[in-house]
Amino acid sequence: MAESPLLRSTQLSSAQTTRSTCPYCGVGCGVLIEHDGKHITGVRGDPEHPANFGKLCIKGTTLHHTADPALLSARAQYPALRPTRDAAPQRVSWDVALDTAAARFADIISRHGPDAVAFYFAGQLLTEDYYVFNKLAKGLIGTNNFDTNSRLCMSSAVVGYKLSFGMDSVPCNYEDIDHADCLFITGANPAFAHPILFRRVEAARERRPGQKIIVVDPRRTDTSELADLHLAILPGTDVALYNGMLHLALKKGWVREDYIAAHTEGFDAMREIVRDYPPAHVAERCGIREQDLEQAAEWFATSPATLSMYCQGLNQSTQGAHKNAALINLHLATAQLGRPGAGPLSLTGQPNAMGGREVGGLSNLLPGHREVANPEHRAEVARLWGVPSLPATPGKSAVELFQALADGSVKAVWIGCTNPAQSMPDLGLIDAALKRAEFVVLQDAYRHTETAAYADLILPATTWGEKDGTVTNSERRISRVRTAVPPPGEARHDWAIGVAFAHRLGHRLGREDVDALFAYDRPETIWNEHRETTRGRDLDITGLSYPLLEAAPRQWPCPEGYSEGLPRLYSDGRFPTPSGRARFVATTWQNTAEQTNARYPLQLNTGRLRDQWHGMSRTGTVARLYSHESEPLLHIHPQDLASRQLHDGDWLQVHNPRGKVVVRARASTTVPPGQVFLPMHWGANAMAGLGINALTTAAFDPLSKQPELKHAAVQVEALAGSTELFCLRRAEDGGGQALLQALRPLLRRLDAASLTLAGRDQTVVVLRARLNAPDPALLADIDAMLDLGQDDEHLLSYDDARHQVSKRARIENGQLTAVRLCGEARAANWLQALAESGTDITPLRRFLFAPLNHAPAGLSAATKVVCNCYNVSETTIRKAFAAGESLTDLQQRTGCGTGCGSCMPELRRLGSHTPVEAMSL
Ligand SMILES: Nc1nc2c(c(=O)[nH]1)N[C@H]1C(S)=C(S)[C@@H](COP(=O)(O)OP(=O)(O)OC[C@H]3O[C@@H](n4cnc5c(=O)[nH]c(N)nc54)[C@H](O)[C@@H]3O)O[C@H]1N2
Ligand SMILES: Nc1nc2c(c(=O)[nH]1)N[C@H]1C(S)=C(S)[C@@H](COP(=O)(O)OP(=O)(O)OC[C@H]3O[C@@H](n4cnc5c(=O)[nH]c(N)nc54)[C@H](O)[C@@H]3O)O[C@H]1N2
Ligand code: SF4
Ligand SMILES: [Mo]
Repeated sequence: MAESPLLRSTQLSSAQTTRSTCPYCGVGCGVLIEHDGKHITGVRGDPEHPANFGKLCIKGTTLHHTADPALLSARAQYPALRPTRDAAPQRVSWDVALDTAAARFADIISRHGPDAVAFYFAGQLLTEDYYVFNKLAKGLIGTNNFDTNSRLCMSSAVVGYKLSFGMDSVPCNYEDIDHADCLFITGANPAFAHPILFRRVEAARERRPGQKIIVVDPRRTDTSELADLHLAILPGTDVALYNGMLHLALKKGWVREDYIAAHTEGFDAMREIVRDYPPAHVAERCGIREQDLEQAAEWFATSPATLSMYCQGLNQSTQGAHKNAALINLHLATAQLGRPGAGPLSLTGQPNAMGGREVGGLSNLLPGHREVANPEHRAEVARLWGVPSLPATPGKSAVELFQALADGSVKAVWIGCTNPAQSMPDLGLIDAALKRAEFVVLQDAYRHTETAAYADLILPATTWGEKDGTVTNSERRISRVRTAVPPPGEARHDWAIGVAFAHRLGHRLGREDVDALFAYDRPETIWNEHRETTRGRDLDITGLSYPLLEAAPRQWPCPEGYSEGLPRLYSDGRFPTPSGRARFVATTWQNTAEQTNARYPLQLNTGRLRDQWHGMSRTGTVARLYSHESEPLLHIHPQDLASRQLHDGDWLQVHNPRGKVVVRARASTTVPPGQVFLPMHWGANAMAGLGINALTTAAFDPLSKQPELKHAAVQVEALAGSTELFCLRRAEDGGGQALLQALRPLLRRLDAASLTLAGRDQTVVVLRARLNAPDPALLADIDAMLDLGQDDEHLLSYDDARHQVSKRARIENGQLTAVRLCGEARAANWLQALAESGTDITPLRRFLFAPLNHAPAGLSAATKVVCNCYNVSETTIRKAFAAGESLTDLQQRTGCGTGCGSCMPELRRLGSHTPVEAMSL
């Protein structure tokens, strides 16, 4: 078997190993960081960590590549201040940076009151970081304007649990996957988004062939490929589906009246409601077959143990909280909880969204699962913190906060560890808000995020590999994050930035208690205070300590006197509500905020790709992570393309009254006709325009205030202008980031463009665009940037003025190092493959400018890479299957699927059938 270069580099033995946790998703895998004390050289799964037992997905496996010293230019290393909005940020000392921030905040607070400032943080901070900034806002400044991107992510799940169970606690754990007889995966694509849990699902399925898997998702996904039953419901119809399943369970006698009577309240009202959800109506409403609805209800209700796993398909909805509660209603009515293998397991998105919930990291929450609206809770926290009182005015949630910046009622915002100018809905609103704001601070580990373009002050933060603290994963398990290497430049830990700022601001506000309030010298002192806030609460961790967590990650609750947490909640049928009973929530189906109509006839859905993380500030530094889906593509059904006289690969514009996105088409039957899908990852750094969230709606759930990022109405049309532009330049060792950054300003000058990295051995920066007409000034600038401007012996050029075609290429030492094709770009894919491979192109010179969309014999075009560990392309895999090779033989021969396993679902799919997926792009 071939050796994976990716795995090889992780096996280089380094002098030291540091145990830590993966900074990506909420599975919370343990990692072993290999390093020499200065640089990270490798990463391996921690065999002892109970979340992953040594496994890592492709994002985890490539973590050390993101920490490559060659990528340091992408990191924020020094504080930088913009003298005026239009000026470039200039390096300043930490003293100047923090003094400026304290002066601006103090001034605005003294003129307009504490609610004129706001903080917007993220579920990717460590618990200790979160704790400090939350206390700074609510305890020191006295504003509840502290919200986080968990508002876009988990807040519907939080409200769902609180409505149903009385507290925001995830009752299940990962072991339940091994015990479940029926897995109900809804509104989630763990094959991409929680891969190590999906490996566990696959393993459970192998071991227990009788286990039933139901997947509810409007799209066909790699997750649904494993299902016994895929309910491709119409977007936003979940509540109708779950109520319909409850109707059937009642009718067929599958509900557990004994459990309902002993442990719940409110069922009678729900019984009334679900009368209106007969199967025929529900099947029609959801766009599924009645027999499939019945099958799902039967498996869910009658299996010995049913576990549901769910994520943004439920949460990101204007009835997200009720989608969660309607699903929990089903668990309660059928007594599918409190036992091994049974219960509602919400999948947490970010690595520490759970920790954020624990410390009260939303504008309506306080530490220890307490509420701002509850006067007793406010008094308890004020006492714990040693302040006279806490503010009672509700704080602004994410969307409200940016609306308030846009209307001028909030004047300064401190943003940390999140990139709202890429990830918030309705980016037109966010653009206006950040432009109007008087003072914007951004605290990020990377320099050039979309939000950085708006920041007056940029503060460099440490990140994975450098940080020290704790995170909590989806199964309530707290793990340590540890420092392996020193921070780059002058980057500081997030908590330390908060403490330093608090001292300076407190003194300016005349707060003598500030030194005592923020007397933290290391993460452990912060964590110990956080621990105290949990005493007697449902998440009590008073039995835990840093030394215990050093020994092994542990679950909460774990009160004093215990050293192991409780693996499963509510086994005794008692719930943390006033009556001790779980509540049936009266959920009725409501349509999405925005519906299609004649002008905007397509339903836009958005979500994740396998190898990219959010706005790509980290994953986007590694060229190979673009090889699975290399540019922003609209996944659209072939019928919807055909009816518009469009084809796979065509440029098109997707628009609605909020905004416009220009991308190429990917013909795909994974979406049904009438629906389209855009990956969420592309922002203004990687494409022309504001990014895909220019189209999404800020409409939010009235209970959870979570915006409906999964549903918008759009129209798709051909793009005017017919001049293709394709450019690439090979980056010298590690120079990809700098080149990418140098080319970004071009995106502002183009209406239709994407900018990405490619390649494995050689990094190549690729710009694809479509112009209305050839623009000589633009081409001259591009040529200069790509090193194609100088007419020397390395330059090859071709001009056909009559057909408005012009082409340039640069060849050095027989290798293709830069290309610019304007007017005709059919050879783009194989030229890119040539540049990536470093092949000697001397014999091919005469083909370079030929309008050939097929590579000359013996060469292949750049294609999608399915297995990233072993670099096995879709073309290789399809050819092998077409020639009758078995999956096992293919794996033996190429290694594909034997590394991290993230591509196994796709390999199985390619092996079993060949859907109408675009191969030509
Ligand atoms: N590779 C990768 N993994 C990640 C992340 C990443 O950026 N990249 N981000 C992490 C984070 S923060 C999060 S929150 C999670 C998100 O994890 P997931 O929620 O699993 O991922 P998404 O792709 O956002 O959405 C899941 C599915 O919801 C479906 N859906 C859309 N509308 C509906 C609906 O009305 N009903 C139902 N039932 N389904 C619907 C979509 O088609 C999509 O397949 O992923 C985490 N893991
Ligand atoms: N259309 C659409 N939009 C979506 C979603 C969707 O499904 N569809 N999903 C939403 C969801 S669920 C989420 S969670 C959000 C995610 O959206 P964001 O929170 O914007 O996601 P990231 O790009 O991960 O932003 C994290 C930022 O923190 C920086 N960073 C990394 N480590 C550190 C650190 O240790 N300290 C500091 N200070 N900074 C650090 C990174 O460089 C990056 O800029 O996107 C939301 N937006
Ligand atoms: S599943 Fe992948 S991204 Fe998520 S924590 Fe594990 S290794 Fe990291
Ligand atoms: Mo998320």
